[in-house]
Amino acid sequence: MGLKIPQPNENPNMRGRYRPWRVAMVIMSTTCALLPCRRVLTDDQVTTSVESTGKRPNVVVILTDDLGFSDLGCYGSEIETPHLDALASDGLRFSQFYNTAKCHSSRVSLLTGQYCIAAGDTAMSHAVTSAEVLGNGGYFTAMTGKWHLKREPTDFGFNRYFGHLSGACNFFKGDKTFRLNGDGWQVPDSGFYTTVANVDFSLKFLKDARNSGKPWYLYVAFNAPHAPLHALPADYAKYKGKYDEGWDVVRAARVAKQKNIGLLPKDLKASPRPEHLPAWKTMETWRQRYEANRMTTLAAMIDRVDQEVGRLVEDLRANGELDNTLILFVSDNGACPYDRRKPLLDVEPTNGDIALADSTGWSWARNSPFRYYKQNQFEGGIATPAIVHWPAGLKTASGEIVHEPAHLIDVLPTLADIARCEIPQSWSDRQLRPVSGVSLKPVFDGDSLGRRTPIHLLFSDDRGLRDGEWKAVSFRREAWELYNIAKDRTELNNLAEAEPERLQKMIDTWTEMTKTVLHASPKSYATTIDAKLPHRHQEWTNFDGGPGPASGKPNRLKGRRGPANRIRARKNTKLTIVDGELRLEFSGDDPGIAMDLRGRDMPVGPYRLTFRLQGGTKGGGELFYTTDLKTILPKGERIEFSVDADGKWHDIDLRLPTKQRIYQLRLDVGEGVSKAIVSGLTLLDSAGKRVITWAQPKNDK
Ligand SMILES: [Ca+2]
Repeated sequence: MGLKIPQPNENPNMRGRYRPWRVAMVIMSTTCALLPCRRVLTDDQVTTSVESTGKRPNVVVILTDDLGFSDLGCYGSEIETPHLDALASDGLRFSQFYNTAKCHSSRVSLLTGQYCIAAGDTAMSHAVTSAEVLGNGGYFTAMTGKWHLKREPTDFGFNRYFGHLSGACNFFKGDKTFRLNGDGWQVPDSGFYTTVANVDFSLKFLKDARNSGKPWYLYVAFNAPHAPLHALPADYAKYKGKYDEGWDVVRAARVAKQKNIGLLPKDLKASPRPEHLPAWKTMETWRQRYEANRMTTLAAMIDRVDQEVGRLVEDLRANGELDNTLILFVSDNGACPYDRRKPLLDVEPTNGDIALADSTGWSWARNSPFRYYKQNQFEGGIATPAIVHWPAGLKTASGEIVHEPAHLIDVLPTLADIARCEIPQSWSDRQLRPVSGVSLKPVFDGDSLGRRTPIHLLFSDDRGLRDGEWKAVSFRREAWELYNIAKDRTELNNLAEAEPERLQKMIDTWTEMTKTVLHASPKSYATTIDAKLPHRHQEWTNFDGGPGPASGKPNRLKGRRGPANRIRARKNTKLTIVDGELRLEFSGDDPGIAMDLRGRDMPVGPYRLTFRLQGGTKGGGELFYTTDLKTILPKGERIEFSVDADGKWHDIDLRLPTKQRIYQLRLDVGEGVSKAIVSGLTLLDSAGKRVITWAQPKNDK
């Protein structure tokens, strides 16, 4: 079969000074010696090499993290996002804008105009970034937020950077990867929240940019609403109680709104609730409360992103820059279904000590009306809201919705085009590859993009190819499926068997692009395996479980692993659990049980530990606990209590006066050879709410 991959030069609508085919040919044949090669561009080094006939626009690219397709008001949400909605109603938005379905690969593609593997993955060793391209062309460049790639933004052309190099961190406490312009930066002990800090520093950097007298490019990479789910108290309060109706109701409302606002065809069939999710009404009360709390927190985090975008936009308006600033807003992947923490009941995750995990069920609602999630190349994984605002540059009608496919690889060519910057032909210590994206300027001008090159989709074992109105897609290397996206955007009618030749041709194109455009290793295009329908993933919420472990993956905290509800029998102790009771047999000195809380999120103290006790040995019972990760039991705090050992049941109620969170507990109720039964062993928080019950019967709510 003769295989032909259309090249960008076949795009009849390409215009402007930036011509990717020419850049591509030169890049492939040049050496670094031809140009002065700069990696870090300081203000002084930047030279204005571009003659311009009009004033070049400023640029703001805003990237959110794990935001679902329907999470903004202007994409169907009930979450209040008035500032982003206003940008969309003044500007334009895309209904088929794609990311790569995962964090780091989307960042690489957004910055380089290339598919992630082609660009050299997180090292970006075969690419230049938009900061380098625009910086080289006379722009002041700055970034705030999540980097998640190798080295630092200041190594890739950003004149200013504030944020965290890590993929995720505590929203209130940050982590040790924070940097300010290349130096380590200590997160304050209080008054900090990353979403706000990103815009605080953005506004500072814009002052520097204005002082430089240059046009400027700002890249704001919010970590929200990525897990850990943490919300500011006022934002959380706004959404408390708003999600008690559950995901079936919210999703239906979002789909209806998407149709009403013209984002989706009126006759579109939304994907049904998948088999791995229960109907909301059928869930136990504790699960409903827990799930509603997760969505409350997510909504609050998204609302906060909108408020901070509003603060940024207001700053542009106040400085007379809003008219000629191109603002692009996108998300790096669909909502995340990975449920990686234990259910934490009746808490408010409004401080750095308590966090909730992502919810598979709410991710389904947040990716309305599509199937699947972050990492999958189905539309639920790769479809992002995409808003463009640029009053001086857009020739489209206000609020226009563009239905042509676009991709994050198009961002760099677009920015180079509108900023009238050449993409460098070579770069020191990097062997550049051609960009795969195309400029979106024709769309801004009200024309058709007319993309002829298929959009290649790949993350790990998840694959896809979007070619015109057709899409081939494989879930985790399982058998390819084929969908007509023009008629079936929600990928419900698999035409693989009906159109085997078309599918095979698309698989061949995908494979050829994987080899020749991405330069991927053979593992990336290994043969597919049989489908194990229905598609499942081990980290999706396990709804069969009680409030104990939620998924097969252990929780993690600072590198320590272990089941969160684990009870360990100490030496000379035999522990059996019968009907939720802890049956203890002591055979020697110093027996007891220990509970490990290191792997779960905990409220801070004080706490109470309550249980019923029968047996033990008369005298001093002991409770030990630690309030940091370094201390090993029995070091730490110690509380004594009396044990009657008279064969009767006794209620024990112990106060743990610490104001810190606790990490480990040890309970001793006997000495020497004896027996004891502990029932209803429960830790309560300062408000008297249950934090954890050990050995809880499965049906106990
Ligand atoms: Ca992400």
